Amino acid sequence: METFTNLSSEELIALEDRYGAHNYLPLDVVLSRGEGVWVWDVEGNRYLDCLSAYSAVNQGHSHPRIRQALVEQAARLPLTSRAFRNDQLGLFYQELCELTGYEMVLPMNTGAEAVETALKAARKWGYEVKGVPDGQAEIIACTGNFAGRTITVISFSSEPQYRDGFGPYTPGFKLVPFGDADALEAAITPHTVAFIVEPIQGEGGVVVPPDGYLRRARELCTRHNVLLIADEIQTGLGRTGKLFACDHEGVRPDVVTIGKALSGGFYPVSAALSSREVLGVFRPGDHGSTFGGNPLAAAIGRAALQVLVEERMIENAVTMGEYFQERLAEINSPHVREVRGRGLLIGVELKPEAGGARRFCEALQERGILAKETHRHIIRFAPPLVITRADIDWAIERIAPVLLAP
Ligand code: IF1
Repeated sequence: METFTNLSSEELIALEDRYGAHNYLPLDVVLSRGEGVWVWDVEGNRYLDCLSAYSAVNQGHSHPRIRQALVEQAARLPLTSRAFRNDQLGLFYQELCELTGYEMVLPMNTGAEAVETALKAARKWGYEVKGVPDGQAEIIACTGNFAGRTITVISFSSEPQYRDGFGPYTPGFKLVPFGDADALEAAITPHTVAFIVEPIQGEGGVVVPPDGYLRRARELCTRHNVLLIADEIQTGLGRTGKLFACDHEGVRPDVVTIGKALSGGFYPVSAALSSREVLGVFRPGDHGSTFGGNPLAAAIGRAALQVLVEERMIENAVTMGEYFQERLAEINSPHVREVRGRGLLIGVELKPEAGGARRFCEALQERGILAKETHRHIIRFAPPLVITRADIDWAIERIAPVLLAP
């Protein structure tokens, strides 16, 4: 079946608006092709992608080696269910554990499912290993978090829009301010089984915690026998210039959730990584998913990790992240309050009087840059980790006039 259409952007937008639920307000750009850091709309206009599908496309659009793995595996065996075994999953597990240093993996599909897996593991570990009375497990999270859209995950969201209208909520969660280790310490009780935290809050506005915060959280969790769960679904796999953002502080969480770039953007692939002590609480039939750990996901995941390491994308995120942040700061825009971030997870926070980031994203789109606003005043720049100095220079030439316009 030829998927290419000759409908115009306008016609395709009309179809989306007519038949699709309006749960997003996307920029009116209709993309039809992607390669590396570049995407093209149906009229053939080229854009530099500064969102990377929320960091799912760290390896660049349609990376040939990952695509090759997808095509080969799809032609051989896409899905078996976990009722049977397949020839990709064990290799995916081994390569993922050797790369990350964790003992065990539980494979899922979306980030939210990996987070739910981590929460279920923590609760069951709490009852069976820590000895918390059944049904009394408490999990601490941070205000400003984003970990997905399921009812349990939004039950610990502090964002009214993510919660409103979806109650009643899952009990057993407490919120503390992000970056405040004293508040975390005060919130821990003998029933606390886990603390879940993003090392950098992506949706929260690219919020980097104070130096030493993650180390303090690690110490507190160790001292109180609380599992430290790091949600690295957006910050992980090279985005911040390290394999995991926790590596910036030398912190090793008990559980890590990963997703997005685990497939290079080709397919929903996610996982919870941990020790035998924690993931060993799951017995056959406790937990699972139709597509979790399927051979196509595993083959794609293996290729996505290989290219990330072999093509030195993590190192590139360090050097290009520094360069991009430096060039953005040099613009010296009167609208900008702060340029911040780590590696290629960059947030440009605008002053409130700038009138919100959306209009800047629309102006950037006009000039061939695709970026996304977050929390009204912040423009997030998170291009694929394969970006070059020349690409950044090309981008800055177009970002500067937008940020310097009134
Ligand atoms: C949307 C945000 C980003 C995530 C972290 C888990 C998940 C995400 C740290 C869940 C997903 C996506 C979801 C997407 C937009 C995007 C997003 F704006 F919503 F918050 F990236 F910042 N942990 N983030 O960032 O993974 O289930 O989506 O695979 O829902 O609008 P998922």
